[in-house]
Amino acid sequence: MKASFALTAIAALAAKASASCFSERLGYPCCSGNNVVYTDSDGQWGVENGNWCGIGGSTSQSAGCWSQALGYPCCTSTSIPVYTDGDGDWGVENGNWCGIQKGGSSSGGSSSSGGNVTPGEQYTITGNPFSGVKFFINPYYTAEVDGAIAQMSDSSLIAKAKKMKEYSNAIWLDTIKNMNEWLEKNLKTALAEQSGSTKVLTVFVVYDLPGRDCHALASNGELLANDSDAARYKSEYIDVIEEKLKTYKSQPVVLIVEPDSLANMVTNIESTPACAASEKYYLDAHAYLIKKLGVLPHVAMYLDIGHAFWLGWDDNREKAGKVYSKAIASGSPGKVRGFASNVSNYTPWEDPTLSRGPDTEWNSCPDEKRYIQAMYKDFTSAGIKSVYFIEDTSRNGHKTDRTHPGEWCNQTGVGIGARPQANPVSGMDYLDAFYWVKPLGESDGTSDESAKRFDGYCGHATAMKPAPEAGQWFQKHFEQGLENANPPL
Ligand SMILES: *[C@@H]1O[C@H](CO)[C@@H](O)[C@H](O)[C@H]1NC(C)=O
Ligand SMILES: *[C@@H]1O[C@H](CO)[C@@H](O)[C@H](O)[C@H]1NC(C)=O
Ligand SMILES: CC(=O)N[C@H]1CO[C@H](CO)[C@@H](O)[C@@H]1O
Repeated sequence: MKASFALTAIAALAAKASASCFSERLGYPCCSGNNVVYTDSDGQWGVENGNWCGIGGSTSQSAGCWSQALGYPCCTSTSIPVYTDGDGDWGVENGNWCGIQKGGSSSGGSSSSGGNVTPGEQYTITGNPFSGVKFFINPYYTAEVDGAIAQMSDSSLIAKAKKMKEYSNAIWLDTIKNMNEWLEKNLKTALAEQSGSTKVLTVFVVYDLPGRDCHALASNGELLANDSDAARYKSEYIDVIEEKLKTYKSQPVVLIVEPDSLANMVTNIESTPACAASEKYYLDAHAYLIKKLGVLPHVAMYLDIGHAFWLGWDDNREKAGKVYSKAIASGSPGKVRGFASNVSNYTPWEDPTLSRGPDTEWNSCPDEKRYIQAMYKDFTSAGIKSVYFIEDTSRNGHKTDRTHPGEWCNQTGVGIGARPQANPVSGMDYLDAFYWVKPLGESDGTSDESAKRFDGYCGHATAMKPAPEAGQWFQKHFEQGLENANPPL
């Protein structure tokens, strides 16, 4: 029902603030009876005439506060402001945003100051940034999961979905607008949760490169591979990220840099004209961002390296050593911590049933573990100084139905993989973490063949259909990921 709570979509609903029951502002009618089938932080829900409806007033304690009109509950009186915008002061409770009563919240401190959270001393990451910290839970994802739960009736599935709210995943800065909306808000919230010596780690995906993902259509971005868009990437995107990160200097931050870009430079320059045209912009943008962001002591960066069935072949790994070492050197004195593998993909961590041979098209790295082991060797011998990895395990818990490992879109048989954790595999000191980079439930691409961003892969037999546009909520895919979770939720 309330699929996603993007603040932007919400202005239109604000006009309905004086609704006679809480659900009207969420786009659902009031119930005429009072048969409760589901309760969430908004209130009690019933079903009438095949549609959700709201029962009575809000469950929130007060007579209502400004944030309810925006789709967020009211905070309890003890909440502290962690962020302030034109609407008012925001707090976070139970992993979700909430509005703090204007003027009226308990004893003072109400206000426009934006709060009592100010960054402290400069923090410096030494070693593995995932180690010894608390992982930040993204309130936006929590709200998406709440929306998904509201559409479920099976109690065991609901219990699994609820557990998803305990785990962290990355926050995608996939447009200039989303970066402006989400970067500072989440940094500030993480700062507010940081107490004493326990640091709170926030992971962001930097993803707005000019000519992004030159070999696929579903993930094309807003900036084209031309001079003026390349300049916008620097001034309106990277420079702003730099400024905000410099402000929030007392907390650890991990950046996963530009999924699918340098990997395309390794394999698709000759075959795909769009990739050849993008090359100079990709390399220049990497040099720029590594110089600027790679010198911040509290920030650790990982460059995306595609996945096992992309760069895993011997010749591709050798080429990759050259492309990545050149990109890193060009960003000096900035540094990168390492590399991120399998972002948004489905390849299993270990699959002993596969080996180099016709079935794997002679790939000597047919699973992610063997891929990372080989990349560690190759990158080290290519002269790269800091070679550590993180592995996206949000969707690779279960072998999907696909018959070819290059299939990437909405694969059926998806299952959540290992939970986010630091130093997950003993004997692999260079593997910093398993982490959920791609949030389960957000689509890879639409299956609508008439859509502008339709990509043939999303129409393939093992792609789940019908699928919404990339980034939109995909309920069926989410539910299947929960059912197939490995280990189980
Ligand atoms: C680059 O592409 C943008 C569209 O994103 C367009 O508005 C702009 O005019 C182009 N600039 C050049 C120099 O071609
Ligand atoms: C890694 O990510 C890519 C997309 O970037 C995906 O196609 C691939 O299946 C993923 N690999 C694994 C092992 O999940
Ligand atoms: C779960 C699901 O929707 N699976 C579908 C994936 O796509 C194939 C082919 O279109 C369908 O047969 C499945 O039902």
